Amino acid sequence: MGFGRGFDSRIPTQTLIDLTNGMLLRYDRNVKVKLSDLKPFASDPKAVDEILKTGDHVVYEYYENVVEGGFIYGVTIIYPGLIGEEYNFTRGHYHLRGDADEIYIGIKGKGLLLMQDKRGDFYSYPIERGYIVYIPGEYAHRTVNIGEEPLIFLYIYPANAGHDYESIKMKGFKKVILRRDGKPILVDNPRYRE
Ligand code: PAN
Ligand code: ZN
Repeated sequence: MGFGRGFDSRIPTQTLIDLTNGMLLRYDRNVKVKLSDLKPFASDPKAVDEILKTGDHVVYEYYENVVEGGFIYGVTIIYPGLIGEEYNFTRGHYHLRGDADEIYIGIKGKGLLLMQDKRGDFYSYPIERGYIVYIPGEYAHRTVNIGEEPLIFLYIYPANAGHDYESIKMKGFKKVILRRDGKPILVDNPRYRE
C-alpha cells in the first residue's frame, strides 16, 4: 500500500507531511473552527460579537487520521490574529479518559500551550518548531498563536480518549494570553470559575 490510500488499522501505513504548510498528503477528516464557535470560550465575548458584525472566519483547523483501537494523529493550524486583546486560541478540552495522554510537536510558528488540571495546577509551555510537549491525560490543553504566521503542530493521542469541551465552556482556563504593548502577556482570566 502506498500514499493516498485508505488506512486499515491493522496493517502498517505511511503518509507525508509538508513541513512548510502542515498539509498531510492523506487524512480522514478536516475540522474548521470559526470565530462564532469560539464565542463561549473567549475571555471577551463582546469582542467576538463586534468582529462578527463584519463576518465570520476560520480561526483554526485540523487535519487528522483516525486509527480505531490505536491513535488519532494530525496537524493543527491556528491562523494569526486577535479576538479583542486575546490571541487566537483553540477551544481547549479535557480528555474524558484521564489515562489518555497526548504529545504535541511544534512544526512552524510561535505559540504557547496552556495546561491545567481539575485541582487548578497550571502550566504554560512554548510550542514552536522542534518543541515536544507531553500532556498527561488529566490536563486540559489549549494552544495559543502568539506569532504573526500560522502556528502549526502535530499531535498524537489514543483514539478512545474522548473530549470534554463543556468543562472549559463553563469554567474557562485559569489564565489567558493577551496582547499588551505589542507583546503577549499571561493574565488571570476574568471569567474563570474555580
Ligand atoms: C488536538 C486538538 C486541536 C484543536 O487535536 O483537538 O488542536 O483543539 P480543540 O479540540 O481544543 O478545539 C487535541 O488536543 N486532541 O485531543
Ligand atoms: Zn487533546
